[in-house]
Amino acid sequence: MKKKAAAAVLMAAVTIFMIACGGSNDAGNGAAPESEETAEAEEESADTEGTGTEYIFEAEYTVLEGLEGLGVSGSPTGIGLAKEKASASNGFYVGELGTSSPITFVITSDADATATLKGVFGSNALGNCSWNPESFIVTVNGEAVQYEEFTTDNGMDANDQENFKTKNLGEIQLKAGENEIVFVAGDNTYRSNLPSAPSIDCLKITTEAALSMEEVVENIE
Ligand SMILES: [Ca+2]
Repeated sequence: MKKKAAAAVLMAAVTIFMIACGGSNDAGNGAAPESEETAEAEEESADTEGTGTEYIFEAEYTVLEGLEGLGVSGSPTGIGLAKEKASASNGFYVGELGTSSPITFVITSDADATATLKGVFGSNALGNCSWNPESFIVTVNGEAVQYEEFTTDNGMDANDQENFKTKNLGEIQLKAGENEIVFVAGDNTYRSNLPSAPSIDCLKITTEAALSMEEVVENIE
């Protein structure tokens, strides 16, 4: 009986971890090789990085009105998706994102150009998660970006669940005029069996073109 009870408790614990993205820091198999791969990938990306200016566009300044999030208790909507955090760029980020809260950056470019796209992402309340073009969809003008899988995690402090990190999503093509870069939850069950997305702090786009974004500063006022 005791063994069975212990097994049941263990199963329950495993289930809880599964809900929050599938694993604690030490549950992964081959965590070390994985981070080596990531380091290599980052180096490679750095080598192929284009020259130009790095522009930073804040996720909390995109149009949030009409979006429906995916909260732990209740679902935040609109500007309720913008959250304050001292460690975030500009002091805010957007989080608790689901399939009904695509974050859309409308970037105006003065020319057709190649650009390097980086995102600053956090775990929000999701624990440790892997993100790839299927579980977290990134599109540029409707075309899916085939980026290399990356992970988000809670970091050292369990209370600091945002733990923002910059992830290189690779090279993208921008056209002269308006470009739409969209981030939306894909095929995953990371939040209580519902598709979720990492929290988004900002984008960093490096290119020779001149870029701008109309900022909805009222979101955080
Ligand atoms: Ca931000």
